[in-house]
Amino acid sequence: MRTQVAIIGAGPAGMFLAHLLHRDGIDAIVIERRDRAYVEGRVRAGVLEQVTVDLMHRLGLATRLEREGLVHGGTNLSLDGRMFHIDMKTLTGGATVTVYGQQEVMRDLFDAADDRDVPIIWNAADVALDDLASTRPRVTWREEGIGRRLDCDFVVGCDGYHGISRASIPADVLRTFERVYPFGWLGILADVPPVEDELIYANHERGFALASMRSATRSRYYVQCALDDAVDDWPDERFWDELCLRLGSDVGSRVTRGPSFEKAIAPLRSFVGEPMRWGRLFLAGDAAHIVPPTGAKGMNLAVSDVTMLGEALAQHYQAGNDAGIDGYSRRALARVWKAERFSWWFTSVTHRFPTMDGFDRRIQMAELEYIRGSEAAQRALAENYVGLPLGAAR
Ligand code: RFL
Ligand code: PHB
Repeated sequence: MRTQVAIIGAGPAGMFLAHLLHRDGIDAIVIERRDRAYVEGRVRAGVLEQVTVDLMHRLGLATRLEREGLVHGGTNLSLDGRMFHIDMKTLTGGATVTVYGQQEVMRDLFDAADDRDVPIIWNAADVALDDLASTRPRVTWREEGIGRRLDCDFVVGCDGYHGISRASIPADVLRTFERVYPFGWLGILADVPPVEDELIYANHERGFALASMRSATRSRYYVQCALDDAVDDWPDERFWDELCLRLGSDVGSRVTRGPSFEKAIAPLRSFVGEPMRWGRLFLAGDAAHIVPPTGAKGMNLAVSDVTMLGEALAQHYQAGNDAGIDGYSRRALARVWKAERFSWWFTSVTHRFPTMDGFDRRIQMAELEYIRGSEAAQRALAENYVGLPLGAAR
């Protein structure tokens, strides 16, 4: 088989890129290790930046998003139970975010791929990349035990943090930067109305909590937990008690409790691999970088990467101009590092670190009090949270 662009992984990065290339008349095939139900079933991101919402509109993928997405002009912070509001829309001159689950985004991407005949190969085992430094790279895999081969012009690694693409960059070329946080997030979904209209990021003496949602009748809540905690350590009653305590008596007393139907623990990590291009291989999304979920940036960064890469590949095929593909890594990393900084900072000021002493705690409290009282500090938070501009191509 032959195509122009081979895309490894059918997560948000891979599928948005597939639609972008399809729109521009560039041949691409997506090769995914799992099946559709698995990729669509993963409960992950919930907050879309304006850049992501705009792209869904441009690609004709926004019918359900328009109907079901919850547009938020602000967010709430809480310090030891005292909540305050940040009016992001006013502070940024009109920007908003939209609450719409990654599961819904994936469903829209896959349904449209079926309608538009965007090819996806599911259940591809033992995917391997070869000859990436040549002009004729090659992808091989096994399908139901049978060996397959795809020749192409470019390979895009959209295969997440644990994928094989990043590992194809020689060790003396790839530089990695990492922080692993000494805690995790325990997240639940429950069919109960959310406690507030907008999200609450809560810093409490006992640890971080987040009140989020999926709809007017479905809540998504998280509490910071220990890295060695297991889901079984957290029966629903313990979860609700701890959440309400961390949100404070005022908000906590308004939380509607109910049985959870999803409960999982995720570790937190900051990670960047540089460069995001080697030979004919490009990396995009979690394959190149990870952020802790506090800033709600992971999926949005995957989208901004592939927006830049889609432009660059269109320039290559339509105008024979390689400036975009040559500048991709530098342009993408400039935005990635700003999102890394924001996600690291927001995690640092809202979580309880095991090594924290009284001084660290007072500094954290002072920082949140400063944000509460300073329009300038609120604006800095707001412009990062709604998403920074993509940045110039050159
Ligand atoms: P993905 O989603 O991991 O998809 C990669 C795909 O590649 C496949 N794959 C392979 N395919 C072929 N061959 C191989 N060898 C392969 N190895 C892997 C995988 O099966 C998979 O289908 O990466 P992508 O596309 O870069 O997308 C990244 C986002 O999914 C991720 O950043 C977000 O979910 C992060 N995230 C959030 N992002 C936001 O923008 N806003 C949020 O509010 C937000 N909240 C979150 C989050 C992530 C969380 N967890 C569980 C990590 C909340 C949580 C709790
Ligand atoms: C979510 O709703 O899952 C969510 C919201 C905001 C975050 C992270 C996750 O920062």
